[in-house]
Order: sequence, then C-alpha cells, then structure tokens
Amino acid sequence: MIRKRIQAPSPSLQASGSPALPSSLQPPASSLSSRRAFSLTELLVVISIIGMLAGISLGALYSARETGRKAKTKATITKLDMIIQAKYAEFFSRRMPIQNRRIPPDAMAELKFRVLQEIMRMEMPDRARDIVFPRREVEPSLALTDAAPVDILAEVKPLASYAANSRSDQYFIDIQGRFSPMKPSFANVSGFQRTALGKRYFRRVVGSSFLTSTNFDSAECLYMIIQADPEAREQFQPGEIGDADEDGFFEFHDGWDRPIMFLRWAPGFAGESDLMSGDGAQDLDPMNPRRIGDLYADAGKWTRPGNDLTFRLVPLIYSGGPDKKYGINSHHGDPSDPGWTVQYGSHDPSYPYETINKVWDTDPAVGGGRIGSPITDAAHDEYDAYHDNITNHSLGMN
Ligand SMILES: [Ca+2]
Ligand SMILES: [Ca+2]
Ligand SMILES: [Ca+2]
Repeated sequence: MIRKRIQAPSPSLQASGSPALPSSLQPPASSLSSRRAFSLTELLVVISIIGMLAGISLGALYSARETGRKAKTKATITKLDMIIQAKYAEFFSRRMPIQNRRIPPDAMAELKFRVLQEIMRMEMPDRARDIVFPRREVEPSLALTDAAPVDILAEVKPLASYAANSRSDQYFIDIQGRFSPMKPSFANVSGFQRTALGKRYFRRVVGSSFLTSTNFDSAECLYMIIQADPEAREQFQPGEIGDADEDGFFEFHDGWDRPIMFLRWAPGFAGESDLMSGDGAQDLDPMNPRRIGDLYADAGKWTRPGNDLTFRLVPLIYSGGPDKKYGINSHHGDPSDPGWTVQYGSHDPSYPYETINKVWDTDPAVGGGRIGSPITDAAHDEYDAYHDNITNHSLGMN
C-alpha cells in the first residue's frame, strides 16, 4: 500500500513535468489497467498475509486458551487432591465399632478391615450405589434400575463379619462377637450403626433427582463430600462448579466445563499413576495390611485363596482433558444401562464377602480391566481417550 502511494504520483509527475516526451513515451492507456492489475495482485498478497497473520494469532489464541484451561483444571484438581487424600488418610486412625474384643486376632483383623471398608464406602461414596440399594427383602431379584421406585430403595446397611473355616466346623463372627454356624444373612449377622455422615448423604440423595439418572454420579459424590466440609467448601469459586446434567446436584468442573470424576478405589490406574506402585509385596495397603482375600464357596466349603493383587490404593480424581472424554473404566456401566454395575459393601446377604473382590476384579461388561484402568475396548466410545486426561496421580504431566 505504501509503495503504491509513492509510485502512483510518479507517472503523473513525469507526464506533467516532462512535456518534451514523445507521445510514444507517454504512459499508454494500457498502463493504467496494468497499474490496476498490479495493485489488485498486491491487494491479494496483503489479504493473504493478513489471513496468515490472523491464522497464526488465532492459533496462538487457541493454544493460550488451552494452556489456561489445563492450568485451571490442574489448580482445581490439586485442591481436591489435598482434601480427599487428607480425608482418606484419616480413615486409618478411625476407631472401629467392634464391640467384642475377645474374638481371635485373625478374626479381629478381618473384621476391622471389613468394617473400615464399609465406613469408607459410606463416608467417601463414588457412586449412587454406595448410598442406596434396593431392599432385597422386598424384592430379592430386583436389580436397581433408574425405574426403581424410591420406596424400595434403602440405605446400604453396613454388615461385617468374619468367617472361620476350621476343618471341623465353619462359623462366622460378627462385630458383636456373635458366633453363627450358618452363612451370614441380615437375620444372623449384626450390622453396625451407620455413621452420621453416611446418614447425611443418604438423606440428601434418597427421594431426589440424584436417582433419576446416574449421569456423573461419581462427580456429584465428590462434590457432596467437599460440600459436607465447610473448610473445604470455601476453597472453591463458582467458576469451578457446574451441573452438567442439570439434575440439581453440582459437580466440580474442569477448564472445558466438564465434570471432574472421582474413584475412591482405582487399582486399575496403577500403570498410569505416579502415586500407586501396583506392587502389593512392597507397598502394603494400610486398609488391608494382611492382604485378606475374599471367601469363596468351593464344594460346600468356604475357602479363602487370598488376594496377592492388593497394594496401597490412592483415590483417583480425573478430568477428561481437551478431548472431554474420560476413557477410564469406572464400572459405572453403559450410559444406556446406567451406573449400578458395582455394588460395594456386604449388604447383599447372598454374597456378603465379595467386597474385596469387587475392588480388584476385572469387569468384562465394560471391556475388561479393573476399576480405574484405561478403556481398551476399541468399540467403546471412549477407547484410548485417557492420554490427555488430567489427574491427581500425575499433576506434573501434560
Ligand atoms: Ca447426575
Ligand atoms: Ca449434576
Ligand atoms: Ca481424555
């Protein structure tokens, strides 16, 4: 443009200042059109340069926004991580409500472990099913579904007992020290009092829209845990909170305005984690230092093969990252068959010992993998989507 302005007057100067020029040297009429063509080319060049510059600055803007979103996500997850890890650690100094102290040491160890698991489930829920379940005494065959009426939903009853399998006789001991020669059930094994916090979560959830859909129930559980603690609650700004499924239950949101998810026990994430070794021999789980495994009924006898998979678990808090997909096996089930696939706790009298199993087992229904493992089923919508996630297990990354 500048060159054009400088050049433009020169032919007219020549024309007016040099009248001696022969007419053949006068700028021909065609030079006017060539001048126009030249300026048009220039204009196109300029436009393309502007376009390139705009492209570069849009790219820079996009990249700056993504960096900002990542930083925001990390900041929120860092705060959540500190609060949740502190709460998780507190469980290990918790007084256990075991009333009979004269039961054998191995029975005591197992009871403590089972009671602790139940307290953690009640007070640090990561799914709706940690809080409510269908009353089996009302309808034993009922699988809890979205359509389940609220009046057949009950608070999960904490139940814990120890099963001895001595050669001569098999018996069970509950927290009151009651011996039972039979397989435990609600009738012959005492549960223990639900904790105040467990009751509070139940009151908040039962009869509410929380149960009309399990969308983001793990994120909503995380919010509920923080919400219950005024000091923790104060650390978060309105911009870090949202309600993606508009059910009135809030979630913490990442930089892409998607819910930040939560798994209390995520053994499958060990391979991706900076915090979990995955090595049970070197890194004992304080929840289960004796590495107690589940009981199985084998040919009419209870056997406990042990569980050499256990290691120290660290709660997992995760954002889906820029692709907004989580790609993590939460065992919440398919969206069309919502979230009741894992039912922790020993509240099912038919299978009172499967709690530990649930933590460590793989689930073929969601493409295999333990809870917390990356989704490796290529047909799954969130296949391989975990790489860009931002989690509390690798805050130094991404
Ligand atoms: Ca929800
Ligand atoms: Ca919600
Ligand atoms: Ca992702």
